[in-house]
Amino acid sequence: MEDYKGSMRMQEQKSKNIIDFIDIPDALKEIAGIVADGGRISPGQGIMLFEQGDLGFLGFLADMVRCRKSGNKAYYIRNFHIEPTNICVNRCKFCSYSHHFSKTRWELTMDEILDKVNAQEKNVSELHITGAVHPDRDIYYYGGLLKKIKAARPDLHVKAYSAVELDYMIQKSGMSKKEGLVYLKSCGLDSIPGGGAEIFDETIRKEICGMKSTSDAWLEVHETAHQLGIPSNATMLYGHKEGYIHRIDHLERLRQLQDRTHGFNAFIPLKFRNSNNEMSEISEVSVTEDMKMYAVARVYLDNFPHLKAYWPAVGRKLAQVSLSFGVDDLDGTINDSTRIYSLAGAEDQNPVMTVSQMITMIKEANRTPVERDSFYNELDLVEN
Ligand code: V47
Ligand code: SF4
Repeated sequence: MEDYKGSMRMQEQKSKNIIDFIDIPDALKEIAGIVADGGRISPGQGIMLFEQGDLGFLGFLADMVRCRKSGNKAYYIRNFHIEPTNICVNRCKFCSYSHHFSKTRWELTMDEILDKVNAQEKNVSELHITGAVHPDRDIYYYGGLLKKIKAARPDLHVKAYSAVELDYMIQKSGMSKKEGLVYLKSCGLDSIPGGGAEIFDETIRKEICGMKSTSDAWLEVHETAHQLGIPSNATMLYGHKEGYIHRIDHLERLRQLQDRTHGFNAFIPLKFRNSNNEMSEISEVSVTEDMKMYAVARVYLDNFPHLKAYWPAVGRKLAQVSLSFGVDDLDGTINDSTRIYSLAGAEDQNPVMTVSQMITMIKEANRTPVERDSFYNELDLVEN
């Protein structure tokens, strides 16, 4: 470990020297110095990176941070999703999934959900449950569901219910956020996914998803969860009506919360996809913009252990390239179990990735593939 740290220090010193030879404004050189020293950049410097940093420079900075945190490792997990329903009390304009836009209504029964759980191979280690905010289902239904899943597969890590789903079911029960989360934890809730964050800026949030839980409520659910020992992820929906200032504001709110709790595992930038929703007139952003987003997030969120590219949302090719822009986690095998992104126009209409495909993808990017569990513990390599 000392050797590794020593070589990192040498690499950082070399990085500083290399920067001296690049023809960029002094203000960007100053940012490079801060990043090389393991320091923290300010909101103004974050905006400057978006506005003035070219892609090679941003990739270089993000790679320094990624390498310091994860060495050469790139993680993946054997997982699957369950989306219990698409019937939703909200009406987010970017959503292609809820019954409002897709015009079909469906809700899985408890037995249908359990059949999906029982159909999974034993080496699948994580279940991600998220869906719409159903008006008639309550916290006891979702707690009961967790209990049944745990009874069927006690070894499965259940990462369930976005902060927006949780906020709704907890409010409806009359419990406080703490009481609701304590109850769900006792039923088997292991961690919380990062969905529902969208964009924290209140004006844009109101425009694109005004009915949804507020930004403060989202942050409060995660803060309370962390205090109870329930880890979580964070997301940001980008590439719609927001500007760089809103992206940095979002990252800043997350960075401050993480300073207090250290409960976030990964940050996941979610690219707005424009098919089949009420924001289809907005063009999707370029790949350059995507890579900038990953790189700046990696640099800005110096206290987040991992940066994830969720490949069913961005496509395999973009996910692979993102490994050179700060990403150290490609999420999972998915097993064709999610529709949120296929409905919004993602490349993979039936997302499934075998472990060997995942390994090949990572090796082609010159990284070392590591299968992880939900806490980023390393598992022994088994290719099938
Ligand atoms: O909150 C919905 C997003 C999220 C669109 O925590 C869209 O490991 C782009 O949060 N274009 C749900 N994005 C998915 C999510 C997630 C996914 C994978 C892993 C994890 C994790 C979390 O999907 C929603 C919303 O931000 N979304 N529609 C769209 N048209
Ligand atoms: Fe409902 Fe989620 Fe779609 Fe918003 S994004 S309408 S909360 S399913």
